[in-house]
Amino acid sequence: MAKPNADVDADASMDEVQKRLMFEDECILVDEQDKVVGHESKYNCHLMEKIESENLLHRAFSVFLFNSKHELLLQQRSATKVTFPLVWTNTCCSHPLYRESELIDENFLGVKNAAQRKLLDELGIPAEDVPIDQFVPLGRMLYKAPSDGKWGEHELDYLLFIVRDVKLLPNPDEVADVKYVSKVQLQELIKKADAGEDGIKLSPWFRLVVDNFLMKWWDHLEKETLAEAADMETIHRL
Ligand code: DMA
Ligand code: MN
Repeated sequence: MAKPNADVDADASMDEVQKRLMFEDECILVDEQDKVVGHESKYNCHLMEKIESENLLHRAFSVFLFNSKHELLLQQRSATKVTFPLVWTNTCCSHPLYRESELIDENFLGVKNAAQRKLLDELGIPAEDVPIDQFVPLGRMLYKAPSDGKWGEHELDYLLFIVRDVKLLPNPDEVADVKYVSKVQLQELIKKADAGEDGIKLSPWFRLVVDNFLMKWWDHLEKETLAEAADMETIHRL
């Protein structure tokens, strides 16, 4: 059967850079225990219809980068992102790819390598500013979130903290805006998003982390007891 016209139109209007990544990036498929079960294009992994009919779940990561004043770097996604355009979210999110360097389980090296790759690609942060051994994995969460009618997320997401003062050169294909926020400033932003003020929207996964983990982990960061907060055994189903 031919694709419905709406789908053809949606693909035709997709930004060229984002379209290329949709077909080039090969995501890692996992089961609900985070065991690798295969691989699939980024395109297929984010089609709600495929997610539902084939129960596709893929591995992802979310980086929370803080400066030495313990302010959190946020990004606003570019208008051309296929999923969740223009929403405010944590520093950087993406997927470890189905390639040797990003499949390494030992010490969570695969997701850390992917995080370093995307911090450069999205925010222009040089690799030497975010050394692999400085990423602190704190937890894993499993969630599903529709973006619009056609697209969405169903991910097993590794949550990584890193504290570094970095050079920034945001890539306009990926990022519309950036800002560092204190805890109080983040709470004000959340209030605005809840009230629908200034058109501010937050990504669903950032909201889940804020509501379940972020403030507690931020306290640990300030007290320099972050190691105590890590739990890489549990997979939180949110
Ligand atoms: C996907 O992020 C990962 C999470 C945790 C939502 P993304 O849509 O920004 O991925 P990419 O940057 O690869 O498009
Ligand atoms: Mn995803």
